[in-house]
Amino acid sequence: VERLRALLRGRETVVSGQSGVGKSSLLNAVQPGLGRRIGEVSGETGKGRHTTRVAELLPLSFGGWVIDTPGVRQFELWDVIPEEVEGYFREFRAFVASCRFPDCTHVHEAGCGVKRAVEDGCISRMRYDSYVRIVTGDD
Ligand SMILES: Nc1nc2c(ncn2[C@@H]2O[C@H](COP(=O)(O)OP(=O)(O)OP(=O)(O)O)[C@@H](O)[C@H]2O)c(=O)[nH]1
Ligand SMILES: [Mg+2]
Ligand SMILES: [Zn+2]
Repeated sequence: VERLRALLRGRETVVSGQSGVGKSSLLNAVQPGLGRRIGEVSGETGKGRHTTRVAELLPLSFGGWVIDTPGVRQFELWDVIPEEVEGYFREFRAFVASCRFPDCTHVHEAGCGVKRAVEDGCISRMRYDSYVRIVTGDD
């Protein structure tokens, strides 16, 4: 927090990042009394809730300004075809080579190295489920 304070001092800074990662919490820590509303961590997803609704310019008592911004919760892929999605799941790469079919989509095929890695606990099931949702277009 002290290092962050030093970085913010005397500057104008925009704080951005995914929703619920703790941007507003960090700013409250940097300047107690800033009073940014923070979300609760959901017991179900283990993630923070979408809390900050509008970007706000805030004066820092030690000099400088910060803009706390609402984080993004959902995004859509643009100009990406389903075959390219696995490339963004870096941890799949080591296992793709062991799929039986070279054009395996890792969704329904038998002998899939990625699905095996999920079963073995080498790939997070949450990440795999996200992959399937993106590739199949379900949200
Ligand atoms: N375990 C843990 N929880 C944290 C940490 N930082 C923030 N949190 C919690 O995460 C939740 C979300 O924090 P926020 O500060 O509201 O997140 P945000 O990035 O401002 O979210 P948006 O305003 O929706 O963009 C709060 O319940 C915080 O208490 C941290 O370092 N560790
Ligand atoms: Mg916030
Ligand atoms: Zn596969």
